[in-house]
Amino acid sequence: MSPILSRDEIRTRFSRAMSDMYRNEVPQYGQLLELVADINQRTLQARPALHAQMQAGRELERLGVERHGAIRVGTAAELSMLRRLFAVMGMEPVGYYDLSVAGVPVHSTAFRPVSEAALRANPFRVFTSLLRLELIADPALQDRARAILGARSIFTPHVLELIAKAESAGGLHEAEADAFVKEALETFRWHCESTVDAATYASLHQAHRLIADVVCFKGPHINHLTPRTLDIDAAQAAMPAHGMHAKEEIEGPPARACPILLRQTSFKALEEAVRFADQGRGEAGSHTARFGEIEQRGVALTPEGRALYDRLLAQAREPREDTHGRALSYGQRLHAAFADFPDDWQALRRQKLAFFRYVLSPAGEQQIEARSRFASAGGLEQWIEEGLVSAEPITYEDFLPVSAAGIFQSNLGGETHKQYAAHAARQAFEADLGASVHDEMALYAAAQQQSMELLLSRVQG
Ligand code: OOG
Ligand code: NI
Repeated sequence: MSPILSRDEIRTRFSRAMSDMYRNEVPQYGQLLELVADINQRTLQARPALHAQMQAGRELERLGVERHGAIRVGTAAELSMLRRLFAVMGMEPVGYYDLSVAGVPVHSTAFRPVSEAALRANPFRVFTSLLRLELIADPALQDRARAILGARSIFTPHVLELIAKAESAGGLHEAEADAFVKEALETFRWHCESTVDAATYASLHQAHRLIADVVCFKGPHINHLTPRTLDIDAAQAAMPAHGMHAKEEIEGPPARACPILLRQTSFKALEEAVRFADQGRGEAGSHTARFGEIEQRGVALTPEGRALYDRLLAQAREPREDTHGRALSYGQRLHAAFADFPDDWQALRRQKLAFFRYVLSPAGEQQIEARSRFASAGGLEQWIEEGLVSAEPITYEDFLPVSAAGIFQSNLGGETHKQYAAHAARQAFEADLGASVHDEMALYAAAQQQSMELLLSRVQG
């Protein structure tokens, strides 16, 4: 029998199959990919320093295949089975996001690879939200939704067998892996037939549009698939000419010389024809679920850097006037607030605001090969200054709750946002998931620490 296929390879095949399926379902996604590929190529040509940085960090290879998607599920059983499904592809739950604070009745995690090697191979991520039915005010409607969800099965019988096989055998062989990709894809496919009648859809939609999206369909259709751009401002500016109407504001930090965390923008959900269970052939209703999104990723921030980011973002979101009493736009406030966030790599590093990977530079390698040890006086800072060691920014691989809420909302139409009492329920989420989520800060800190240990072992020979 053929050997067991690596989880990285299964993930790469799955991510490609998902991208092909989504391109067929949503042709605008294909146009978006072309636009982003074109902008990335031009950006790399125009900015040799960025090109060199990405090459050194070995990120150039992954750029063209890098995607994240998003799905929303309705029950604990669905969520925990998804955890097992993603594990077959080496994707583990990282982070907890409470979106109820932003008027969206879900909480979420991101399934993604966690080791550096796996991230380098293919960083495919899926932002996965669990509907919080307990936040539906009407108890009868809550029960109805629960019953509908309880009656569906979002996985094919064969994929369930293959998940169990991967768990017991420690992986899948080539042919099994191909079958797994094909069967797993079924869970994420769009279904234009609703499982409920039009009146049920309407009452769930009335409670919250998102509830209808999760409850009324056969499965958790992938609702967007996001490529990574190196210049989100250029991409945003180019979108209208390609017939995509981007949301007004880019979520996340403002444009900077040294990108931090994550900036995202999306274009509106498509309105799609849907046939409800009580409709005959030819009759149709509609539903909006699927949209397009692009993102630009920057350096991961330390807890101190993240606290500063959260504080400045909150400040930017407060209405403010200039000295003449004129209201400042959100963009102006964002720009003003982030003047307080250092914008050069050295300051970010020395003030411990961001995570870096320390590696020997070519000059450092040469010096070691010549068997001359580094002078230990001065240590790391001096080696960096002498060009023997380089500090590479570690890319942020996760999401941002305020941004995610903004993306959700821009696609929920202009309806007034419902308010839910803020209550993160991480423990309940982890109980439903059947596992605890990784702490993303611990992952970045470990990557930085490991690079340091490796460096010291080489230097001290
Ligand atoms: C997920 C929205 C959040 C992101 O990139 O922050 C998201 C959803 O709409 O299901 O995708
Ligand atoms: Ni997204």
